[in-house]
Amino acid sequence: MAKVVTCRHFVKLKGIKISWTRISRETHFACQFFTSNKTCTASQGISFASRGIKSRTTSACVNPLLELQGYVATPIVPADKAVFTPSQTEVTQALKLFSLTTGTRREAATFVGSYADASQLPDTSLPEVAFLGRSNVGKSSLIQCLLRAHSNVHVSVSKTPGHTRTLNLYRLGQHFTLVDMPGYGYNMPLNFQQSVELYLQSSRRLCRTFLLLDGQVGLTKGDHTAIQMLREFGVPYVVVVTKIDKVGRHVLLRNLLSVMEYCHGEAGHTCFSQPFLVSSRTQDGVTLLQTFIAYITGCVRIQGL
Ligand SMILES: Nc1nc2c(ncn2[C@@H]2O[C@H](COP(=O)(O)OP(=O)(O)O)[C@@H](O)[C@H]2O)c(=O)[nH]1
Ligand SMILES: [Mg+2]
Repeated sequence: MAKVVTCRHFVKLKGIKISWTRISRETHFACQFFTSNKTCTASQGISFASRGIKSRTTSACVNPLLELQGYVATPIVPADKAVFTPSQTEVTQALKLFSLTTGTRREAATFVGSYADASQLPDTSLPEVAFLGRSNVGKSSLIQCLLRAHSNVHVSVSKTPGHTRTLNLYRLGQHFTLVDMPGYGYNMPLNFQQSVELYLQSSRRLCRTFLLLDGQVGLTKGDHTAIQMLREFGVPYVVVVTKIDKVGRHVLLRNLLSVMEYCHGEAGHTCFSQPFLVSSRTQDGVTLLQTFIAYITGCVRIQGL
């Protein structure tokens, strides 16, 4: 298990509304802490923290993961893997896809439909990105946040777990489709196998599955089963940690490290090396995720990847 470094000042960061200037200051502070901390390997601490600074100052959008990296000696993303760091031009290009409200009809976001059975899905050639996770983890809220510029599209969000009982498809222009799925765990729908499992196993257009995990709750039994299922099906997935506005940095870090350890623990896993941290409420991390979606669906090219 990775060693989590905590300090008095660490708690002060909790709940701070992030802005560019403040982030630089926080990162700088984290570096100073690292270099003076005798319990972690100094060279490791310095290199991770300085890598965080470099990525953040050259990147066009904030990555909450890099803020957390400043507090732990073990790399959250494996040391030999590059962190997804798009340039300003690449982010702008990606955001154009998501922000077109008055664009042509071709570019508008539309609700395609709800399907209780994956075999009933319409046949299209667009790439699909699926959102998987336990009930109430924030799947629908995240899709709503990603498509927030398209006020014509309404994504149903609820406080009651098990609200989404069908595969709900949202298409963004002629670019890609986002697939909101029923959740597992409490109030799991009876058609879970016929909807979610069948979809994950059979969709030829599915280019990536986002596995949403609650930043405050951490891994649940249901998440373990879902990860085993993704491994078994050979489905490539990306961890997305949700509700980061609700949780203290130390709890978030602890949960994130155990998630990464579990997901990357076995040989032959299908988990992407980098987790994404988001809040649908404050929109932290959402721009980076939008750029990543544009990248994996082939809408934007990212240099060096
Ligand atoms: N504080 C906070 N609450 C969230 C966030 N995302 C979702 N929620 C709340 O969590 C509850 C469940 O969200 P929902 O999107 O319906 O979850 P789903 O069942 O996974 O689709 C709702 O009450 C949301 O308002 C977030 O980023 N921050
Ligand atoms: Mg939902």
